[in-house]
Amino acid sequence: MGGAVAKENLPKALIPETQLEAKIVEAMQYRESEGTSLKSFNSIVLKFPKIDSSLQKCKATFQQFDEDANGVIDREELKHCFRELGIKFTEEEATDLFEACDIAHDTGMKFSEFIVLLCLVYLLKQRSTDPHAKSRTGLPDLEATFETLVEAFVFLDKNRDGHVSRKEMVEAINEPTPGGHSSGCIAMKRFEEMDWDKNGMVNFKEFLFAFTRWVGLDEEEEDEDEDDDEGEKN
Ligand SMILES: [Ca+2]
Ligand SMILES: [Ca+2]
Ligand SMILES: [Ca+2]
Repeated sequence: MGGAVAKENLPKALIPETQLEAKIVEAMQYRESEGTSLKSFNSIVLKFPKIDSSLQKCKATFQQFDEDANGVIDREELKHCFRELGIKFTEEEATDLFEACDIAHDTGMKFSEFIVLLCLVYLLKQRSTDPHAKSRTGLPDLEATFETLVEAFVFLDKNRDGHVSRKEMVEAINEPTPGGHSSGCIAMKRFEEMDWDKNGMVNFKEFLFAFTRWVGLDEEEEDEDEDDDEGEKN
């Protein structure tokens, strides 16, 4: 062997399937070059409840863009949503994003899928050199949460190649914890849950979907009116 083009030497998992995926990996690598302030996996886990409540608040936004109130956002509604939020994507990019996040294919986007999409938009827009693109998604409140999710991924992806490998996952979770018991098994389980297409690597999209499942974003309805008031914001 030898002498092959670099790309052919890459594990299959690392060859992005779509242009969009390539862009996401590129944007993630760019972001990873800036590092993360997270110090341990535990510090990520501790942020889960806060992330969860912030995302739940986004439900109103979702309902606002679900114009026909059928519980999913279709392509046309997404277009309006992007326009409203000032998210500038070409028709093609918007279609790619929609297809990447519409897991059930063509039924439209559920709430969790919508969140994943917005977070991907957030990541992609970070590369924007446009100084006016300050608020990248038009949802400034959510950006801190998206940033935390990006940081969590950066923390896990030790070698900064835009993918979390099994080894990286185990390493991250196995870092010493006060209790001292090995969490290797948990790490493996988590990894299996995240690696949806079972290609041995977790990309940012898979990570986000796993996250929305962990915090139970789609387990809605039931106690909807428990909407505990937090008084005034600010
Ligand atoms: Ca709809
Ligand atoms: Ca990696
Ligand atoms: Ca995978």
